[in-house]
Amino acid sequence: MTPTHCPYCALQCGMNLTPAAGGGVTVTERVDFPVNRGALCGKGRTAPALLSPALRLTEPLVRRDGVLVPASWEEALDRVAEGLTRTRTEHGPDACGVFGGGGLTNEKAYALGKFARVVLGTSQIDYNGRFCMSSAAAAGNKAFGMDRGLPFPMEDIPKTGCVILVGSNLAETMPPALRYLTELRENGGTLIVIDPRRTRTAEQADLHLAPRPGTDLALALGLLHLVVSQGRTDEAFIEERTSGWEETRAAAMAHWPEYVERITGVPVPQLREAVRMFCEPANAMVLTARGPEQQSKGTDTVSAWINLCLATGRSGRPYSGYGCLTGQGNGQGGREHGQKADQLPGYRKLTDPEARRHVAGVWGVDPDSLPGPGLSAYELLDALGSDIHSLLLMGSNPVVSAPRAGHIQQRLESLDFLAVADVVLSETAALADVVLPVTQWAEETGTTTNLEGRVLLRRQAVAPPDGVRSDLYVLHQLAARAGVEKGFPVDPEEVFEELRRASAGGIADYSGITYRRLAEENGVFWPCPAQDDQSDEQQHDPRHPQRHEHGHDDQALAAPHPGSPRLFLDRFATEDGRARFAPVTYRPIAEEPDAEYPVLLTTGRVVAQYQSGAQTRRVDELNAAAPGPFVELHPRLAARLGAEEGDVIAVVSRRGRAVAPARITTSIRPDTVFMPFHWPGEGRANTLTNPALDPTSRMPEFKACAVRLETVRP
Ligand SMILES: Nc1nc2c(c(=O)[nH]1)N[C@H]1C(S)=C(S)[C@@H](COP(=O)(O)OP(=O)(O)OC[C@H]3O[C@@H](n4cnc5c(=O)[nH]c(N)nc54)[C@H](O)[C@@H]3O)O[C@H]1N2
Ligand SMILES: Nc1nc2c(c(=O)[nH]1)N[C@H]1C(S)=C(S)[C@@H](COP(=O)(O)OP(=O)(O)OC[C@H]3O[C@@H](n4cnc5c(=O)[nH]c(N)nc54)[C@H](O)[C@@H]3O)O[C@H]1N2
Ligand code: SF4
Ligand SMILES: [Mo]
Repeated sequence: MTPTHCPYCALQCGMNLTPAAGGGVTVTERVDFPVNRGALCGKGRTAPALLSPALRLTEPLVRRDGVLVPASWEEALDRVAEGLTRTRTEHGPDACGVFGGGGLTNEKAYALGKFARVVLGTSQIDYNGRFCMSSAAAAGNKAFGMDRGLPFPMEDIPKTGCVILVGSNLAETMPPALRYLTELRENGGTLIVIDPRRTRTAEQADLHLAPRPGTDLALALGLLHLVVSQGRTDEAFIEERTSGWEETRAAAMAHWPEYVERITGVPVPQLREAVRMFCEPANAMVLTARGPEQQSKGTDTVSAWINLCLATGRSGRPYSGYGCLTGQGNGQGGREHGQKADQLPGYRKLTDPEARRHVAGVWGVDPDSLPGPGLSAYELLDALGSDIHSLLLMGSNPVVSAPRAGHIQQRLESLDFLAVADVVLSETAALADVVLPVTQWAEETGTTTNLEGRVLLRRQAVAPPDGVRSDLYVLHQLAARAGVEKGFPVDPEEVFEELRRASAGGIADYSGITYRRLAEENGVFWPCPAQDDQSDEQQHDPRHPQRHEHGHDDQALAAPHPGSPRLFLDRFATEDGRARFAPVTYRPIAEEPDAEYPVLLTTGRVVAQYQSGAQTRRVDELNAAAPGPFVELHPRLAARLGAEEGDVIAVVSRRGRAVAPARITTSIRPDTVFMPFHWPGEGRANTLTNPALDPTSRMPEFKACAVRLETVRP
């Protein structure tokens, strides 16, 4: 039995895996992991299905006469090396693109970023996390000087007085975490859910506000207006711990409750009730997820929610604060170690000369040889076939998950060369010139960092099928073919040891974390700097007592850094230690409904499918539970259309047309339809979505665009 973690979401639930006698693997409860205490959702429970050789890729594929056919690893890797080299020679290093994923382990994300900058010498690397939590990251960095999704462990949630959950459908997207909200209410706390739909999560709430999609910024500003006009600000906190209040207050005061009601559709009495519930208890939290973040003003929207926390002193204190519920398995760690367009490991900035010097030192290269920042995810995909001629893709399926996916699919098809490393033949892998079959979660060891900032050891539990190699092996081999023999080890722990050094002194400092510690302590929260005089080897070994640097206290043990479960209690991570208000004001979505496209489309998830569905659509039990796409709409809208439950309807936007059966429910606003995005083909939600980008985070507007509905004649 091997204690390990789930392959899917950012909760990274603990589970035990045991190879079964007659083949296959069984999952059992792992109660020692505190986040889920043994509970799993259906995806986690059925995850061993992913290990079946019948379901996954087991040999490399290369395109020959237009079709993908099996090939040896030698041939496949040679072809990738040739493809990338040819592009580099003909068009320069920036014509090679790299696209990563927030599901990749820390080791893979680190190695991929290093590979792009050191081996390919390209600035063009970004990843799917840009589509996920980048708006919250940008706002968190601005306000707190640091982006760790949650500045406290999940176990603090039931201890606060009120939680405002903004655009998170936790009951479907992280089912075991619903327990924290139940416990909150059992303890006398209250829950406010803000979602245009009355979701399973909203059904748990004491108060459900259902704003029009894309108006969360106005809503948060309206609440701040009420906080100020009712004299509910915490002046002492504002004075001691923050900067920028005056401008922010002035900006908020332009957002009268009646004006906010007109924009959001949320009645003023509900706004007042929310303010009362949030301000009366001693502590409160705001947690956001993709609803408010996946907007072309996602950064300002999250800033507005942070402003609300700061103005009421609900930040930088125990059991209070703002947090973002990160989504992917390694959504947190994957945004820290350099697969992001502007980033070096340890959450360092690629434009910071000191950061370049430090990381180049660890990598043994000249700092001047490191390229600068490249394009963001959508812009990178949009440049395929024009500025970018070859792409190496690891851990994402943009044919299904990118906004304006029809266009992105064309861009992928127009490449000179596409290489995809994946576990399955995803819709994107099916377009590739070379497909590299790689090991996944239970077939390899690596670290992930969960939504709390807790670094975890995800252990290998089974041997991979023959013919499959790891992502780290792929990068090692490609580097070697480019003449870089060293610096791309295949052993994950060796990569992690280098990551520790590269991250040392950075914001996301992992230097005090070792595999051994992760195993013994069941996870460690970053930042966790190494103590000065401790060598890596001796650091946590009780057989080698450590001495203090200056020798005067030579009997004392230098205790390892305990890690940082709770942040900002004494100071924020900004230069002056103060949190920064952001004076944001409301602006509409990029594409408001009009006569031609009168309805709003929003998109999201269902409990039984994961993301692009590349993995979960291959699991029978999950497919039975969620067999295909649908369009959720209100009975009034359905009546106007003349559609009944199950009728196939077309949803048309300026980007394209998708068809799916109608699911009629009063739980959605009458001006809005909802589609999950897990399926390719004619029901693909992303055929419709608008790639309007947030100016700061470059997040696309997945959560609101204008559409019209049509009935489809049989
Ligand atoms: N089952 C399942 N679980 C998952 C995933 C999955 O694909 N499937 N993916 C994982 C990942 S990567 C992520 S990022 C998380 C995402 O987790 P969530 O953010 O919980 O998921 P979504 O369904 O995208 O969006 C949440 C809610 O936002 C609402 N919403 C839509 N528009 C708006 C708006 O304008 N304002 C507000 N306030 N709300 C709005 C939707 O109605 C939806 O109920 O889930 C993770 N867990
Ligand atoms: N309309 C709409 N679109 C959305 C969203 C939305 O709410 N609405 N949400 C966005 C969000 S939040 C996200 S996170 C994205 C996610 O969308 P994608 O980036 O497409 O995410 P996945 O479907 O998880 O794709 C991961 C791929 O990597 C493979 N894989 C798994 N493990 C490994 C590994 O270790 N190595 C390699 N090489 N491959 C591996 C999987 O098999 C799968 O093919 O979708 C975004 N798209
Ligand atoms: S909630 Fe997330 S981590 Fe937990 S079992 Fe489900 S998919 Fe896996
Ligand atoms: Mo995500």
